Amino acid sequence: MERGRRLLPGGVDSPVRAYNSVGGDPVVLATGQGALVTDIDGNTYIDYVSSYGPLILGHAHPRVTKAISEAASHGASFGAPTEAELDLAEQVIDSISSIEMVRFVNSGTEAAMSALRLARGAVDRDLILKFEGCYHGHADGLLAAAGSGIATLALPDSPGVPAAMAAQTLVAPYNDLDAARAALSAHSQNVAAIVVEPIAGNMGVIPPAPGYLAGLRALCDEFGSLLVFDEVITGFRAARGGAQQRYGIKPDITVLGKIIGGGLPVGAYGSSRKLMEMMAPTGSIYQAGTLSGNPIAMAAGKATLDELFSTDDPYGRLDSLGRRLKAGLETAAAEAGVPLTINQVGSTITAFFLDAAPSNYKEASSSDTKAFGLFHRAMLDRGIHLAPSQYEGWFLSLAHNEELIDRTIESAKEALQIVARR
Ligand code: KE4
Repeated sequence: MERGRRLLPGGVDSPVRAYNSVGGDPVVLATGQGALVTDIDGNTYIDYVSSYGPLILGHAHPRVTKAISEAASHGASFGAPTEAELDLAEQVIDSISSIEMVRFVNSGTEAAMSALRLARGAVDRDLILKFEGCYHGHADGLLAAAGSGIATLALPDSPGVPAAMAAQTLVAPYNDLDAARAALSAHSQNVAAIVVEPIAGNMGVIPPAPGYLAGLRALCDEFGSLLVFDEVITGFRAARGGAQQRYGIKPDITVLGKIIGGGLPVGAYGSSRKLMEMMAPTGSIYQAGTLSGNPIAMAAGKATLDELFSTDDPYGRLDSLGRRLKAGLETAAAEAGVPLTINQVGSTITAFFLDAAPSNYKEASSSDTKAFGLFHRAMLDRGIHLAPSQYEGWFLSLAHNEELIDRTIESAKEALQIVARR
């Protein structure tokens, strides 16, 4: 890390990895195999970071590694059409019924940014409504913090984001339909889209309240705005057809990433043919990328989805592992007398150091992050690799199993006793 901090800001290529919110030095990883990762000192951990979501099969799945090696032997990149991108496109389109056509890019950020440009171009409006605690990548307009009032245009949430850019974004609390309506009513003919994580994963895991997603769908229809589901985390994780299938709500545009790249850099956005053909070169809305549809990344994504689709009831298995972990953590917290609330949706979990389940960012952000920091380090010392933030999920994979979950729960019992004694 000393070497890293000389070469990269904070020694990392993405801020959360620096452990600032939990303290101490990050572990520097060297290899992953299934549900396990090993650091450069040879310590092995049960992994719940899972690269923040892409590795639904676990690390270095032989089918994915083979596909990557084979693709690489034919060349890394062409800047030309290939069949690899068509194979993955067909899998995405066949799985997500709201998508008739798709465009691949290189990250979730790029996919969300492009999806919102499509929305703005399609309905010729400027404003976007997003929700506090939802994250859609780091494009300028999406790094916007809630303004003073719900209907007030947002403020930059980072230096370097011009106020004019942030002001194109409205921010309302998640799981609050009245607030969403108020924002749309205040700018009724100028909101191009509502963008939402259908299951929030960036303020910790927070499921949509009953009727919430249907309410957003109805608001978009009433005000002529487009509904954009950011399924970068939930795509192929919440269900084969994503959260939109799990909750039965049809967005206008879907943003994807993580799992569809199998660990390699891939993002995508998809919609109806009518909307997608508004993108260059068939339409005039511009978006491009040197490495978009990279054949090695496409091969990794295709192999991941092929394996996922050929697994018997993968989502049932992931949900049962998630429930086992949730129950075990609740027992461990009760034994230690530590207030802990577990939100679990399928294979994603967050243990909030709170005594009631949060339904929005304001509630989630009252978590005891000091307790979380202690817990995180104590789990790391016991061979459990968790994301170094109270506001990230634990990601389960098909490489996790009951034995590893039970070992995690045993470690949590000890870690929570340490938290209780602080
Ligand atoms: P990327 O640009 O990081 O590939 O994707 C951005 C993004 C978009 N939408 C959602 C719902 C996301 O969760 C993300 C990225 N997720 C974070 C962690 N929750 C990535 C981890 C990091 O920033 O290092």
